Amino acid sequence: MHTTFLVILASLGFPGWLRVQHLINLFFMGLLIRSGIQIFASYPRLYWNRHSTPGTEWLKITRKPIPQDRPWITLDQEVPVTAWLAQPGGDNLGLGRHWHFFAVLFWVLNGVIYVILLFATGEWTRLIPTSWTIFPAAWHTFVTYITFHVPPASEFRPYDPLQQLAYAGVVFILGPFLIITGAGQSPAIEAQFPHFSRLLGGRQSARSLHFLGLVAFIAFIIVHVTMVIVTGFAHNMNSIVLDSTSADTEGEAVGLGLGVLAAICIFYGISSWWTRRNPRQAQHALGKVDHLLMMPLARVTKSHQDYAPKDISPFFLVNGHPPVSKEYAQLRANRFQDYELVVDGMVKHPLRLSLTQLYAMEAQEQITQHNCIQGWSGIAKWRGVPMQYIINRCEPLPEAKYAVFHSYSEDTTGREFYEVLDLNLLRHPQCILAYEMNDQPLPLEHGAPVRLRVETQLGFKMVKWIREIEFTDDYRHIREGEGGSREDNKYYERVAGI
Ligand SMILES: Nc1nc2c(c(=O)[nH]1)N[C@H]1C(S)=C(S)[C@@H](COP(=O)(O)O)O[C@H]1N2
Ligand SMILES: [Mo]
Repeated sequence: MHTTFLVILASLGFPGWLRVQHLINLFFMGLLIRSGIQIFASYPRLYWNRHSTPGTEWLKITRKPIPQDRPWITLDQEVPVTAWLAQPGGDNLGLGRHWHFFAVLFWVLNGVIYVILLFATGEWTRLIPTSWTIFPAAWHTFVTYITFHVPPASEFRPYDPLQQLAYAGVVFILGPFLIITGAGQSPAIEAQFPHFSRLLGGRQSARSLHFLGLVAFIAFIIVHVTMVIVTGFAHNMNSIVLDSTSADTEGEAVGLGLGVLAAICIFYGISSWWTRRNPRQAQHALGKVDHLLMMPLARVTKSHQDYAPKDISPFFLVNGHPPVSKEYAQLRANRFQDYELVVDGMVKHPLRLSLTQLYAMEAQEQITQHNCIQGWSGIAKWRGVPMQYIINRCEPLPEAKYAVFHSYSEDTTGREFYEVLDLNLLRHPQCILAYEMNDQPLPLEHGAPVRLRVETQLGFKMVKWIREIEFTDDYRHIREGEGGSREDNKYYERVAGI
């Protein structure tokens, strides 16, 4: 009874939806792999420990040396990649991320529809093994192939046992694994669910696992395509493309299949070229889709991080060069006794707060993980004033929706480094103006005398060397209008929970 059912199913071949979804999957998977390589290249080092300490990586795919004789920042470690491999190529972390999150939304959507249809149509019975005998059978098939034989046609129903295991593994294990390890690198998710993060061994181990998932997927694609070719290319393309077994349609199927593959490759090429020619347009267009992920995540997540003192990173990486201005040098020479944090803009009570006044306010301590957009992370203990207290004191006007954090330092274009934060993020429990790091006054390179900590966001939002906090109802009139130095210059996204 069961076997006749399978035979009938097999004789149904590949339904149209399955063939279309296979193609859609291929298209978005290609984008994910390409943009994934782009993202990886912004810090091509992988760790199993939580601290990203230079020298402790288990994999390093760069020859760039880490300078020993002068201060260096992690932005220097970004490696450009050819557009043959990466989307969009070059050193374009921001745009690569836009492509990655754009593709992931559609890839997951396609996957969900696929799984629903799989079960709704009974198609699952030939994908999901229902008996343990699949394992010895798959071994048998493996031995057959490895000794350069092809199993008899009767063993394909429509897949041979090894093939069925591999496909089921990719769909139900590798796919979810990539989603989980991807999510495990999001600062917002990590901050909201510290236990989930711990389960994966932390962000660095999630990043390493995500990379190994990529390697496994590429290995699968290589074997899969090789098998399609060696077990009868025209015949197989006929099934995959047209669901036909007639020799008459083989030519058409091969032509159509290769044509679509070529079109997809051309799309990758042209869209990469377009992205780099019109980065701002790409940032906006793809950003519309990314925002569907980023905004709700920012709204619902709060930081609940509470690492133990023993988790504190022995070495905390640095990004962004300290200020070079005379004004800052003078402040620093005088140990910031003349420093005044300016709080103004759309507020009822503009403030000027000296360090002594900040120290006198009720302080908060937190041991949290810092997540740089480039992929590294580090854990430190921070002490400072919750932004909520500053908000209570200055009382933003009802129309104020954002705060612009101005700094003493320069961004990569030589202008003031600034970042815009949504007010709701600043009211979060672990959002503080930090003036101490690991029980010491904030070191120069980490933002002396005051820097922002907003623990559901990526590191670039956490402005160091803060000069002024300006409340505003809009940010689009500021500089390039994207909501921060990194958004303006590097096409990062304004709300950065992933
Ligand atoms: N003023 C200023 N703040 C900045 C930056 C910068 O370049 N200038 N870099 C940001 C980035 S990208 C990161 S990852 C963190 C790094 O903080 P750290 O140097 O204390 O590790 O600072 C953020 N704040
Ligand atoms: Mo960063």
